[in-house]
Amino acid sequence: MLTTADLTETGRPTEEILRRFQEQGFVHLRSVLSADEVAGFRAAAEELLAGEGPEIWGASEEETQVHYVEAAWRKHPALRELALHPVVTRVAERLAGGTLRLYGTDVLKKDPHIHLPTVVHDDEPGLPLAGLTRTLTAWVPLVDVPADRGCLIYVPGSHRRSLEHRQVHLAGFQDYRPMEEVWPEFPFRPRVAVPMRAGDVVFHDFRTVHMAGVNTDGERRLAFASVYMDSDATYRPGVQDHPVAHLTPGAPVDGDRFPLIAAAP
Ligand SMILES: O=C(O)CCC(=O)C(=O)O
Repeated sequence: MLTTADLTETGRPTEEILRRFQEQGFVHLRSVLSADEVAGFRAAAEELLAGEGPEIWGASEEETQVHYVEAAWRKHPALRELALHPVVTRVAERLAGGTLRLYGTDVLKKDPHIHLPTVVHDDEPGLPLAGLTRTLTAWVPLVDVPADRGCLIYVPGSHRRSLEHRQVHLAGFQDYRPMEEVWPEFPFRPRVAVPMRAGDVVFHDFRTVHMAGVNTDGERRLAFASVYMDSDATYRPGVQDHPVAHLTPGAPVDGDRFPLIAAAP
């Protein structure tokens, strides 16, 4: 078992890590994956990108923030392994404080210079799900992501802002409102950039406000993100709901496509 200062010998987050996640809404764990693991996952992500012709996060190719391949865990066995990695999933469940299912996974690529910053957002309104209280994302860099390579930037404590300062659901993209309109205090809140080494993992709560900068570093930024949702979440029609649109509104989102993540004893 790989151990880091942030995890106990059984691969659980320390009390300090739990406290930090609860207070700040994100936590950066160092050296969770070995160099060999990262090399295998990176090769799989590159293979998928080359084979799939990635989709665009942004209004057009010229306004791309990130190129992504969705449902990556169902398209490559190595990425399935990463999405259900025993250490990552065990930490996710401990941070969440309850059982989780895998909702979705993306390979995320931000090219140097040409791609725009990733828009300021939290994940809640973009999830076509109801009944969420503990959903979180594990963002796993597959290359080093120093500060100038489009690293993630978080607003600590933003997951705790009141309901009136959150956009809880997007029935359609026409309802989208910029963060400073939803939460007028946002521009005055401190932000924390999280540069990371390949092998680290950052976890963020689904309500934590975050963004990513432009990649000015010259090297491609490549990452993998898994969204782990409340195990009893239900379908709520909304944006990007094609993975669940076959369900009746209110139906549980479960089954083989949304597996419970293993909580090893
Ligand atoms: O990779 C990025 O730039 C953004 C990723 C993100 O917002 C997320 O995984 O929630």
